[in-house]
Amino acid sequence: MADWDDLWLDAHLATMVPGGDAYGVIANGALAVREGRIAWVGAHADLPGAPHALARRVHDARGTWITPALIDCHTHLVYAGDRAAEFEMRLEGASYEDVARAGGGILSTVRATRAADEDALVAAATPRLEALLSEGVTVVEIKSGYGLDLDTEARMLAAARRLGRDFPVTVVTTFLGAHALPPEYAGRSGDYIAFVADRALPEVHRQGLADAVDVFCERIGFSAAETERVLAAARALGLPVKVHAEQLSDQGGAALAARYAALSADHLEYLSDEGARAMAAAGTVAVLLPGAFYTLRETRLPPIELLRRHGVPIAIATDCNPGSSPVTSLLLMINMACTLFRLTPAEALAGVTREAARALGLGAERGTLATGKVADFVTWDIARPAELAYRVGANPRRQVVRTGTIVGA
Ligand code: DI6
Ligand code: FE
Repeated sequence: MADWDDLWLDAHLATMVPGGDAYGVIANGALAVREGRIAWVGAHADLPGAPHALARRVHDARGTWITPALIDCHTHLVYAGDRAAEFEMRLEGASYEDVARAGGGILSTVRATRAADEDALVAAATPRLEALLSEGVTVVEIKSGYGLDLDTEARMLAAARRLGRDFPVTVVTTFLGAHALPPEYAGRSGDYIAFVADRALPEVHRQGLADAVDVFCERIGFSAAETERVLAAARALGLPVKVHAEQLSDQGGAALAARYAALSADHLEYLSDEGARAMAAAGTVAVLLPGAFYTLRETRLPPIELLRRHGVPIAIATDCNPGSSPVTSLLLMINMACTLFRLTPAEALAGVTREAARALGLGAERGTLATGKVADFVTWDIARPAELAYRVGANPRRQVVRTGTIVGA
């Protein structure tokens, strides 16, 4: 009696389930799927019967490794234009903050994004999304934040939702209205924050466009007090929050995020001991973004030892955006998390699977190969899981399975 839809055999499994070795390895494993969810995971030898009697379809994974599908939990994937000229300016000596203060930076992308309709935004984002998907990503978080007016913020989020319908990917949207001060509010950041908290946020929420809310808490973004105003408004609407915190300076954004039970605090190069403690107590995930660290040639490392010591969960993401991280490879971020931040390959892989799921509030549903979870997984042509971190610019992905169905091969 075939109870399972699909059964995958002859694979080694890096389940990423905590408790065993760092990868949760099951050598010579088997993985069964029923109605889009994982129905059974274990050693082939422990299968409760003959494969063809157990499942309608049996797949030979040919000795590859299977991991949970990858999750990119922090991107600004939807935007128009590019910032190659700013890259050249920075190569000539200007800093990221100099460029922002001169009206370039985020605001130049705001101008291009305001001028783009929804079709143009979807078209511009498509190759970036396809690049991520080609590496076995099945969940992507996408933020607004290049509109800074109600229409454009809503249009960005609608474009993100459309990508989730048009491609084999689960898109989680985040409203980042408090990303930068738009020119029409110059010198009136209090008024802009009031607009974001009291007008724009309730409206995008009413339209069902935002799954979470984020704020750029920084000298060139918004103060801790302004950040708190937006977090409070989000919480009043029942929306989860996250914060771009301690990227360029210590503003206390991580501790503030923790006070609002944030899903994550992201960047964190300047995180203090107090911030790390607060995050640990609140269960707030540290999302590290090595692409931004690399692109901006930062020298201050996020305090990895501190995060480990306090037991703060660590996720890794691309931060895909036109300014500080023009990155569309999550595998490269795994490599950089190890090379630049000294994470272990297992920590980095957990960072784009189990902990990335947790950073999106999806930890119960995704991120590990465990019975009951959504059957999103990847088969890789590798001899050991550390190869995913070790190679630079390689893509050993073989098959991508989403809710039990092969979507990429
Ligand atoms: N931090 C970042 O790294 C991005 N946004 C943010 O708040 C950069 C966005 C950009 O430069 O366009
Ligand atoms: Fe970001």
